[in-house]
Amino acid sequence: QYDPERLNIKENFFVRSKRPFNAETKPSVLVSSFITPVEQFFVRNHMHVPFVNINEYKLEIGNGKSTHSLSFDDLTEKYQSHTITSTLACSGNRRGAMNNDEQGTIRGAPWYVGAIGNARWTGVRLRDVLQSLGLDKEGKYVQFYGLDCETPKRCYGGSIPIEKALSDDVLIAYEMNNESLTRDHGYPLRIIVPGSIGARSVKWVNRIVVSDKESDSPWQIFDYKLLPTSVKQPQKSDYDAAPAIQDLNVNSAICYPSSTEDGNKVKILSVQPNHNDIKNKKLTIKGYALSGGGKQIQNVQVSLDHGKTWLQAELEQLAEPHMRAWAWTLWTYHIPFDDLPSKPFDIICRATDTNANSQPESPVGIWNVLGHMNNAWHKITLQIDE
Ligand code: MTE
Ligand code: MO
Repeated sequence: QYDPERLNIKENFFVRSKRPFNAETKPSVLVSSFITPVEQFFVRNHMHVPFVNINEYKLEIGNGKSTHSLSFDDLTEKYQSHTITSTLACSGNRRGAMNNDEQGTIRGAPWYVGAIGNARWTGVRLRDVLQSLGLDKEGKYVQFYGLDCETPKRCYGGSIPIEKALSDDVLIAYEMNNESLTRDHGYPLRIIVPGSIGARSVKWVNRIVVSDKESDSPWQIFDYKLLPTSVKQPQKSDYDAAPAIQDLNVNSAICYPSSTEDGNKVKILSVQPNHNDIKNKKLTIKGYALSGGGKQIQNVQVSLDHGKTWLQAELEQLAEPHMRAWAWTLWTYHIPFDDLPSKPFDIICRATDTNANSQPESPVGIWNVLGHMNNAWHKITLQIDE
């Protein structure tokens, strides 16, 4: 098994591990376009990248009793195509900021703010396929399995509730930004579960099972669970008691200005305002915001005084149907030079979604040993270079 060749890695990513390949997009790259180009899109692989011969590839869909087998062409030719713009975010995004000496070391890659991207996904609706095979009237969950396996019986997998599986926008996707999926992003087919954590959007999918049970893959029953703050050494009973994470939570981050160094390690960021900013006598701040389960972002606010007063950022977002806002919001705020202190100062951002969910001030109260779902206010400390 060999991984694909990857170009411009240093330019676009902070690499967290080479094999399996795990790389997050640098913050300034993230906010340079509303749609994240494929070569700049973060990669989260648990194992090697499977090599697929498209002529031999089959997608098996069943319920444990009977199984249908579809070729790539069967799937793409028989069903109507459907495109959505959806953010894909890892539940471990921003995990790095949850690590602290008092509460304990967190397991998993110490992502900064870049285990996230926003793309156009084209595929067929999972609902259409399940309906056409008569599999839409049974089961409580739909399980997905990929071609990346630790042992023949232990392949990457995950499951989602049947209600979500039958909803409008869950895809068996074959294109990302109007091109065939690349090997890193799941060629030839991946699941896209918009509004849910990235872990459920199974890549290289070759088996779909409608069942009364959740997937028994370790990534469903252990890894992607939100354990209580009190749990420091998880036991099986802790995992059994916690539900598998599904929807994303409301979150936001400041991505520009940012360092070319790993953001977790940058204490004070020195910035030189760019030409435009000097001309306008304003410093431009940019970031992203998103929520889960299709909820839209209502506002993003920025504070220069540790949260005493808040300023409204300008939003760039899509006009999406109610509870189907799958794409992120990009935001911009301009700070007049006159308001900028000369010594280092903090900028904080926080987002609110249309259900009035907002972000907690600190990661301390939401600490969990697996480091999932950190959505604390994001802060950077800036020093302006004259
Ligand atoms: N699917 C398979 N088969 N194997 C994986 O390792 N990683 C999951 C998900 N689907 C994974 C997978 C996780 S945790 C995330 S966050 C997303 O894929 C990342 O998708 P990307 O690499 O296309 O950005
Ligand atoms: Mo993830």
